[in-house]
Amino acid sequence: MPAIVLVGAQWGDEGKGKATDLLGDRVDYVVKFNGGNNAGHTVVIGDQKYALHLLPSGILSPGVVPVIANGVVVDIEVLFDELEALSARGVDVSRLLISANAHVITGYHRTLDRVTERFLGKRQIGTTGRGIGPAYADKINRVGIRMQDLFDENILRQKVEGALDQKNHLLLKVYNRRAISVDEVVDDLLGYVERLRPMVADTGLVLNQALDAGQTVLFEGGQATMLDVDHGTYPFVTSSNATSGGAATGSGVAPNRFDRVIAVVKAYTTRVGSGPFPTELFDESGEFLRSAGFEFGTTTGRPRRTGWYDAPIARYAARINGVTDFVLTKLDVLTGLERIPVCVAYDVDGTRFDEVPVNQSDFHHATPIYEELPGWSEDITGARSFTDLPKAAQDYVLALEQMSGSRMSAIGVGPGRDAIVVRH
Ligand code: 2SA
Ligand code: GDP
Ligand code: MG
Repeated sequence: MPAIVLVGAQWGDEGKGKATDLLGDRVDYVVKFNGGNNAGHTVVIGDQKYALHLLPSGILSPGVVPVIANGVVVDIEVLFDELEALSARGVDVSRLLISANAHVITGYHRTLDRVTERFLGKRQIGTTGRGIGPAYADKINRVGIRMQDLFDENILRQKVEGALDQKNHLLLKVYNRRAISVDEVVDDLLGYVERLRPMVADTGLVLNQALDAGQTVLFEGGQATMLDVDHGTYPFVTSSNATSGGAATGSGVAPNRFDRVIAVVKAYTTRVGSGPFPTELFDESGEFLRSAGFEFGTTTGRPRRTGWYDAPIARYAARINGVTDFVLTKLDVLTGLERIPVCVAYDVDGTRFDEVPVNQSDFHHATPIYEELPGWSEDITGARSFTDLPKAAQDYVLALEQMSGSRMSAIGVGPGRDAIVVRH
């Protein structure tokens, strides 16, 4: 299995960090290909809990080379904070590589993210406020700053001037804020250059050469399918391609080199931020899922919205990503429920939809059509093989597998590294 892509199937926080960490021991490179420090991956190793935002989860596995590829937007201040925090806990961070083509998030992107949200009022996206959208907007607008620009002060100055031209006009005239100084931004970025120099590389070349040599590369998606800028619930999405296609454009490794696409899917559904969510619960069942599953944002601490499993979304994720295997997580959270509703289709103003509707308004109006499955009361956190699970839990997994369009090859039964059932 030399090239594996791992993505989220729902709205994020499915447990991708844990799934990557699990595969991490068997891979040579772990590549982050989209997003930035809006991600939040929690990995629990023994009694140690690590929350990673910008760095790929592979950084925790000794011997793995973590790579921040060209599709990522990098807040350099956050990068060094995270590296220093891990170093202080004894993690070897010296192998990290960053693409020369990765874009930089600066203070003005963070400011614009917050200001834009405020001006959107009740139409706001509920972003993480980390400057992600504005940094990608600059990239697409061709006024972004890339890692490689930092190594030539003249070029850097020209690029920062270009980037600030329009923004200062907007800040001054429209938002009534103070203009941003080119010198301040340039000086700030130059302060990191020497520390960055050994990390910055042609990561596309490195990864292709690694694959040529028979090494194993894992591409770790940030956010998830329904937050993808093209395939998600636009405009309530992040600003990058979080689906498997993004692994190719975001890394410089061609799609025909990918051998497997693994999607991580929770045994129920959560979402942070605004936007449609057909199975969302507003009653005590939603509260139960939030507290039993500890559903609070890893990056911002925001309570996550919670709801039942949505099979049309899983099928959609299987289709868009070309999923070869699902990893089903957090099955243990459902323990104790007598019956578990699962959404099998939607009703949209009297019409049945078996698949996710392409029209935004239809999806906003979609109400779930549920099938109820029997629950179980036994503690399943110690299960390590499929037959260790109570019959009702096995049947729940098999029903989800049948509805979701791909094999469920592994099942998470607790937060710990070893709390997993692998099906052979
Ligand atoms: P942004 O900041 O521009 O990417 O926000 C746009 C939308 O994308 C959502 N988004 C996320 N959803 C789930 N998890 C994310 N990461 C953190 C975590 C979130 C946190 O792992 O817990 O700590 O709050 C993540 N990042 C972005 C976001 O909610 C917007 O809906
Ligand atoms: P990511 O963004 O997809 O990496 O997911 P997060 O780390 O933001 O959120 C997933 C949370 O679920 C983390 O706190 C994990 O430790 C936890 N987790 C992962 N798998 C399981 C599981 O199978 N059971 C339980 N109870 N928790 C899990
Ligand atoms: Mg997360």
